[in-house]
Amino acid sequence: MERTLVILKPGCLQRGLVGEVISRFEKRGLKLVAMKMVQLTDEMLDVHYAHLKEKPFFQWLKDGMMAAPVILCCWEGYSAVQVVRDMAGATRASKAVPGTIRGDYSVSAQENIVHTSDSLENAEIELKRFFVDSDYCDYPSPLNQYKYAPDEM
Ligand code: DAT
Ligand code: MG
Repeated sequence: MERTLVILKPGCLQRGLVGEVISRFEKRGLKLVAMKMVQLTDEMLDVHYAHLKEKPFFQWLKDGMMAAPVILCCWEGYSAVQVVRDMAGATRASKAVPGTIRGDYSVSAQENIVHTSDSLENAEIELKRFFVDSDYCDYPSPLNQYKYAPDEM
């Protein structure tokens, strides 16, 4: 099954939305396999947001991501990368559809509650960036037969 990275951004923590957002992924049926709270650094963000280096908002984005700790989560499930991405909604949260995380809790392009990996390839790269093997917890999933068809597990 796929694994994807979710970062609960500083605004999510400060606004007391951590439980709400985690609850959405749980209720969707995804499995939490790793989680930790960290203070991101400028160096970490230069790498994580390298694709935005030339953007005029780059420093604002990094400052926002360092304004408080973040919570890093790895969620596992069938088609988890796309499922989580769709749950997050559009980057520019003022355009995000209600029912998505961004569409329900934000209106900003920058302060948009969550980061989610945008492809399976990037999920693998991003998970390696923030987690080591020992961060992952291996535990049984007794409800899988109620969540998945045999070919989805
Ligand atoms: P996403 O987070 O949806 O994958 P992205 O990778 O293009 O989007 O951008 C990363 C973050 O950068 C995004 O979550 C918030 C910030 N950002 C993107 N576009 C922005 C803009 N036009 N103005 C301000 N911040 C922006
Ligand atoms: Mg992105």
